[in-house]
Amino acid sequence: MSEFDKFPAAGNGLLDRRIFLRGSLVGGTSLLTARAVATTRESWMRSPGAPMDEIGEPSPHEAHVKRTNVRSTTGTTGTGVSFTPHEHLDGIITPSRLHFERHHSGIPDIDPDAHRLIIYGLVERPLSFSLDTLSRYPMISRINFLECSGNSGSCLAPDPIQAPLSFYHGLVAGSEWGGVPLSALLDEVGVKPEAKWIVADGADSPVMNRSVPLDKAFDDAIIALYQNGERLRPSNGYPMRLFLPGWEGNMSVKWLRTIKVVDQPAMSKDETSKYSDLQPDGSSQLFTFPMGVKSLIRSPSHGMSLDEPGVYQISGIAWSGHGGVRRVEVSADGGKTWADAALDDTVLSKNLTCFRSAWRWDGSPSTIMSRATDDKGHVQPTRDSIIADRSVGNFYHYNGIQAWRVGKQGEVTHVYA
Ligand SMILES: Nc1nc2c(c(=O)[nH]1)N[C@H]1C(S)=C(S)[C@@H](COP(=O)(O)O)O[C@H]1N2
Ligand SMILES: [Mo]
Repeated sequence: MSEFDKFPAAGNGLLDRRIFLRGSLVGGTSLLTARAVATTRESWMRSPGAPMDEIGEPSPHEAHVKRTNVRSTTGTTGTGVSFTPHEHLDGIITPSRLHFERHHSGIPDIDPDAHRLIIYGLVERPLSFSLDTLSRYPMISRINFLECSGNSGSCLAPDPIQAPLSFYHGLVAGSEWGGVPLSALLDEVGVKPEAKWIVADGADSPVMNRSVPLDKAFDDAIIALYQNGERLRPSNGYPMRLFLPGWEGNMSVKWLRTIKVVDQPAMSKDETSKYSDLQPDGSSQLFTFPMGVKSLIRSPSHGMSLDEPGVYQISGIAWSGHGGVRRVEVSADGGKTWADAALDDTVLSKNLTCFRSAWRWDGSPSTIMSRATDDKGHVQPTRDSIIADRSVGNFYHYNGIQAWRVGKQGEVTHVYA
């Protein structure tokens, strides 16, 4: 009996999460050749290295780590998505250069000195803010995920898509967002008592807009100027965007230009015919703002392979638009039995949380899955229960449990379980 097998936690080889406290899982490569390695100099040790640079670039050996599906809808120039390559990532922060993109009509080329944010409508004093004046307000930063409500919707397709996971789960990412709390600006303009909503407009050519309840605007909304410590990138809303922690990505209006304070929602295209959930009777839910609790095993996942039977780390991310992640369970027997995964230390509200489990794979075909529970008690649903709740064709807000099949040769494919 090996050391690992003293820690069973669930069926088909799933081990107790405490195993992570005991250090190494597989022990690395044999050190029989350690002396030889220590006395040889690798080629890159025989001459001085490259000089420093003004802007850092990833290693050329990591060139395969890039956004996927980087293309526009046929017949348009900038309408479409690019996906974050989660199958290559670990951790809760997504590098800005790999943050997914979703544009309805391309990226406007905005002159930051000419750009203004105007707040008007049911207010005492309509005001116009330049980037400079905004920067004089007390700023905050917060680490939150951003997820498009169309993310993962293609998991409702009749057959599981056989492609890397970013092709169906790539519209979520985590960043540190820095900027001015919207509440400070609303206090400055003086919101009138009859006001209940704001309508935010972008400075892109379709003037994409969304209505946001005033409570959320006062609660944790920010006018984001920074992402991961640097100014927003053009594709993520430069020079400023609305950012609404935990709520569907579409509402975080990029290239933010105006905020109108109003007494009722605008009922614009993107909050009625799009991004709303059709029910089995054909009627539509009125608004689904917070993104549901969800988790995803990033490794192993489609396209990877396990070399040989042995102990492996199952790792992934979990998040909830309602708050923090309380628990992630992992199953290695297709959902018959479950064991708690270990959560990394950084569990933040409305943010990605990393989970990890140790699994002894015995070489037989196995189905692995993860299930998250948030701190408000929401449990990630199964694909079947989502299908039962929705009308055919609805694909927004999909947060079903994702399953991967590890085959006899160790090859990993996408399955519905
Ligand atoms: N002005 C404007 N804001 C927008 C969009 C847009 O096309 N125009 N796309 C929305 C959608 S659908 C999503 S999911 C997020 C994507 O943000 P990102 O491109 O920074 O990932 O921005 C939202 N804000
Ligand atoms: Mo979106």
